[in-house]
Amino acid sequence: MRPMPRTVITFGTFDVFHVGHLRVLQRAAALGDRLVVGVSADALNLRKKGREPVFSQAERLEIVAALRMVDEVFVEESLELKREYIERYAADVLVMGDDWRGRFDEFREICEVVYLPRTPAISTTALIEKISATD
Ligand code: C2G
Repeated sequence: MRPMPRTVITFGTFDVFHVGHLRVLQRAAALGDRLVVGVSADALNLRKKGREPVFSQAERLEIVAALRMVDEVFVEESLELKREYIERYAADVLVMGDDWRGRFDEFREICEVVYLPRTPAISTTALIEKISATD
């Protein structure tokens, strides 16, 4: 019998897409056979970070969906729906950056939970500041 494909799920805003985003998705994809990505809704972003993302939800979804290592994308409407999303996509592994370490340990009941180290010295906020400071 052929082994079941291993589904990995991860979440993020992926605004002003940069190499830190690329690397976490590459490393997440390497943990399984199929990568599903929840891209946070504009409304969720506003609630979470207190500002509108630079790129709209439709643009952020389009960028993430076009990546070679991504098999499926969906809109993450709420941080509270992780369990539903893990079950809906039958995920075997939940991957998050280690800025979220410990926050999702409750899902170890239903899947593996892996926190990956962030790429140092790059963030959407720092990029926005750098671009704003340029004449
Ligand atoms: N990331 C990274 N290295 C960076 C910046 C980001 O590895 N230098 C990772 C984050 O750890 C995360 C992913 O890239 O796993 C997406 O980052 P954000 O867009 O900042 O995601 P966030 O706003 O934290 O949304 O349900 C959870 C949220 O939707 C996560």
